[in-house]
Amino acid sequence: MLIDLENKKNEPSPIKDINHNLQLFIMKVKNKIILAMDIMDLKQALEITESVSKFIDTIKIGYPLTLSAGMDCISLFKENFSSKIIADFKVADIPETNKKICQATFDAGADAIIAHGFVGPDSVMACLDVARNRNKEIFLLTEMSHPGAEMFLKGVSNKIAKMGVELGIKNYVAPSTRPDRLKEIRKVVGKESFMISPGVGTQGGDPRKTLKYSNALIIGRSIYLAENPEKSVEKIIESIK
Ligand code: NUP
Repeated sequence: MLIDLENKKNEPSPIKDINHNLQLFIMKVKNKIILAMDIMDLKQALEITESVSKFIDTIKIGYPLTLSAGMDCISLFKENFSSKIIADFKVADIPETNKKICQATFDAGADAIIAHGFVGPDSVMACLDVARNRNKEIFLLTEMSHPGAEMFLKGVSNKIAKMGVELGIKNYVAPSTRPDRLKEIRKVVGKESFMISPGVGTQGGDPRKTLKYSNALIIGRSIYLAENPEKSVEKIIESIK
């Protein structure tokens, strides 16, 4: 038989497996800046991170770096810079595959993983279960920061955030490029939740306005493409004081 019906019974039900009491840790982010390290050359990525490392204790690593340098770069950055690592894999698959992606990512040393919410509660729960079992965190991606997100995601992101709250999720990603949406999403997730925002700088988001609603900024190109990344970080820190 090609389809294993027995196994299907064991797939988590989106409703009954919701754990309202789930408490995941809330991250502390030095200077409220998460470095998005998307440089694809490992040596250069390490050099630039080193140059700003005194200001940064949380690094977001995603597909650009892991696909070019390998998953080992997660522990390499974690150890070299004594940093927390958020793996930006925007996990968006069926529950079983989400579970495997999270297992492999946490095995590689990541402290947190970003998962898409639009796939629904069972898929998100699969990530949450793996994270909970290992004392790791998941960040639920509600609405993306790029213009194209207006077409589909913007219309459902409040619902995604609400689902996250019902699942007991404490960490969220929401776009710095749309402060009005940040305000709305903050209302849905409540003031106790931890919200981080990409889209600052190069994509047009303003650090100060973003921090009215978000707890930390995710910043990539405005730092790593700057002529002097260290100065660039210092400037951003100054601007949000
Ligand atoms: O909605 C999102 N927008 C976004 O830019 C969700 C993300 N995870 N990101 C990521 O944040 C993006 O993939 C990149 O790693 C970082 C923003 O980088 P930059 O625009 O500051 O260079």
